[in-house]
Amino acid sequence: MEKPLKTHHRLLLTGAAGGLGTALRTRLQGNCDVLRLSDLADVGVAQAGEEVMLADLSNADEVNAMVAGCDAIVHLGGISVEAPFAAILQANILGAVHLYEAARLHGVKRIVFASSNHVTGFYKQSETINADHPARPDGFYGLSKAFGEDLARLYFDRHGIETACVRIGSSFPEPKDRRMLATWLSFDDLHRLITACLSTPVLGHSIIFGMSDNAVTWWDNSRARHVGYVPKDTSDVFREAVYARTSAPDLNDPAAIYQGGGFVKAGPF
Ligand code: NAI
Ligand code: 15L
Repeated sequence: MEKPLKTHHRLLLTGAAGGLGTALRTRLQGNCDVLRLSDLADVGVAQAGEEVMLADLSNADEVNAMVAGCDAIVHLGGISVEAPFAAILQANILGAVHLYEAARLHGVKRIVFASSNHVTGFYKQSETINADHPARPDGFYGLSKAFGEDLARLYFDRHGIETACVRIGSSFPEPKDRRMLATWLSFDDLHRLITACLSTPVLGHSIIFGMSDNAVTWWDNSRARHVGYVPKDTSDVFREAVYARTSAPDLNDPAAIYQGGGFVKAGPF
């Protein structure tokens, strides 16, 4: 693991019990003196350099206490797939509002927000888009991430809170299917990206696609050069194995037409 630049004293990691939270827990230790871990679910016992403060994002008081004393936030917490709107509303929409209000009240000036490629899931896999393309969410989940990005812009314009809206592609140990050859983000590159977002001198309100250096890509990160993210991993090393274990997609299937894959037809509506 590379030694990251230590930029903050106390860094809050929400969603610490989840897949990415678990992957980042040890990696982010070098970015700060104290890593505050939070989730709805149990995150286990605090190790050296860690502290634990559980909170439900839908509860404003708990979020307020969770944010107090932190210098920056990596916000991963929330529902991470398509789900009924009532649940998304609580965790992702109200949760984000509570987080930004708490950040304002406690003077937190920089946030890395785990947005998603599902903000733009209804662009075609034959298109290349950048941060200036309008949102085309592919479900309530993607819509909640689009809301989070706009909320972040509001808090930047009114209160100067800088946010990196990282539209994460597919961050797993390996790409699981052919689509993920385009969307894959390794855990180490995710950490490199977050480190870049935390340490770049001027972040502003930035939208950046969270992907590794994949040969096939639908996303152009040229609008986010100021963040200084340089991926070092690539899905290309998995290409042969992925092709061997998967069959060719039906090109009439919306999941193969649109960037959001199966999310474009998932969910309760
Ligand atoms: P995950 O579902 O494994 O983790 C999310 C965590 O948030 C869970 O531990 C859950 O307990 C917590 N959580 C849910 N509702 C909560 C609430 N009301 N209060 C407090 N905590 C709550 O998801 P994963 O894969 O770790 O993703 C992390 C973030 O990154 C999510 O925001 C997700 O939307 C985003 N993302 C992840 C991608 C991926 O490929 N893993 C792709 C795009 C975005
Ligand atoms: C996401 O936003 C999800 O959180 C994750 O579970 C993956 O499915 C990913 O997008 C994806 O598009 O592959």
